[in-house]
Amino acid sequence: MNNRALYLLLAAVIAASCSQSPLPYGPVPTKSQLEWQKMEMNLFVHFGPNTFSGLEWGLGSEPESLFNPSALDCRQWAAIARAAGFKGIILTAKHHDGFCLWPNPESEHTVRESAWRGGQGDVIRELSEACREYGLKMGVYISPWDRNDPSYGTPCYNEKYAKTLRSVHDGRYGEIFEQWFDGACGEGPNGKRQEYDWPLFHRSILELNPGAVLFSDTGPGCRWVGNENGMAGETSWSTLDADGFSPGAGAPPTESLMQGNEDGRYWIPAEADVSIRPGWFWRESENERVKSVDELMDIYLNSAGRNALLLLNVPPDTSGRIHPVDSLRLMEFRERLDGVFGNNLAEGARVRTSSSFGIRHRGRNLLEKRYERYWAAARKDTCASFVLELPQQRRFNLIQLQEYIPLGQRVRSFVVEIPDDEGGWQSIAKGTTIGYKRILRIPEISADRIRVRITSSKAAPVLESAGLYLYFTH
Ligand code: FUL
Repeated sequence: MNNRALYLLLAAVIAASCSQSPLPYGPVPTKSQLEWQKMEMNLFVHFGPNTFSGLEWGLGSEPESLFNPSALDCRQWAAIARAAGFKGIILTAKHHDGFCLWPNPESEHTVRESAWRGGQGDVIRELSEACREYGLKMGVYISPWDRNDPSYGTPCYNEKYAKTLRSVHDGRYGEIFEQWFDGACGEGPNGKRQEYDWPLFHRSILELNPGAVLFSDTGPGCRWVGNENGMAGETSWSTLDADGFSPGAGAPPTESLMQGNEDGRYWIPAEADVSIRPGWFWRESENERVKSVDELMDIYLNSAGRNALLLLNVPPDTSGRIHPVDSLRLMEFRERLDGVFGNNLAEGARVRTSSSFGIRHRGRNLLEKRYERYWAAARKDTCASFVLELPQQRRFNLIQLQEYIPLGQRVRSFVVEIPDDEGGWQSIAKGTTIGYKRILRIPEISADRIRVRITSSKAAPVLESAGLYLYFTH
């Protein structure tokens, strides 16, 4: 073989090894689910007649005139959301009382029947424009349970509800990234019972808006995390066995909602909803009870830090603006997040790995910012490990890991180690799942080397990033 042939052969071998990537394992997210997961934090906005009555669950008999915000300003919501680092806003366009914040042609209990803006107002419209202006996505909560609609409890209601969904998802408000199907139904034993036609509801949206992520206790786009404290399970799979379950009374057990199912058939990641106040709706009496930055940080670490998306509710007041106490808190929360996560103490480290899947997926990618650059271990190295050799001793108490989820969620458990005095390693923390993002809290330590050892994985691990941070409380 002459030199030229040898050179060509070598080039071909390198090109082949560069173009190869690991194959996906198990269920994987759709494009919309991946984009959704990357949003990490969204704002929830509970607003409607309850804002004015002080009730959490309106009765449905409230007069339309009750809804009359004096200075509604969706641009203020969007500006605050954007400044605080939220990527989208989900509005309760219809809560259980049935009142529609848009002129729903299917209902006579809407903003159109109210005195607000002379009956010409449309909160979804104003929010969609504000979101567009501030580069945010908009989602809607349209409660299936309806205490106002006279047809609730009959098959007719399903048709009406499907049309209601269509009237929002048909493109007139631009892109809607998520539809929230609440599972609640407080009808007592003698109350009306509605057999929901879920396939019809899903179809009605997806035909018009195929990219929408549908939230409910069983997905199919994302699932309720099983509590309203913003708390995902320490073990948190994005896969769920949804078959045989339905939203509401037929929901999967709380443990499954919080933790997912390890070998679940469908990719249905968790969304953790929680309110910044004790209630979901604004109340004057709760102005002093807005969660502290420390509490919000705990929530962040227990939701976004446990492979869930955080949906934080910040309800506007009767003027239709977010109250200064809440907006100030959000800015402080952002400041704290930036203070902690703005400085990856692993930066500048040399990365050594037990193996890698070709040079394209080498360990250095763990510290690369682009999501598409990830480290993949060699195919059979399911117990792979990597070492970060830091430029000097560094103090940290948070370890952040991310899997490259387009290839599935794989890791079942891992340990984190630092050098011991005898030239070996000592364990400082253990974790189970990783998923899109896992942040492990450990007692503060100082080290110049850290090893992450995957102890069990369904397939060779594929990790997107690694980070070390120092979290401080005040
Ligand atoms: C629950 C509802 O009943 C609450 O009012 C609130 O909307 C919360 C987010 O979901 O199921």
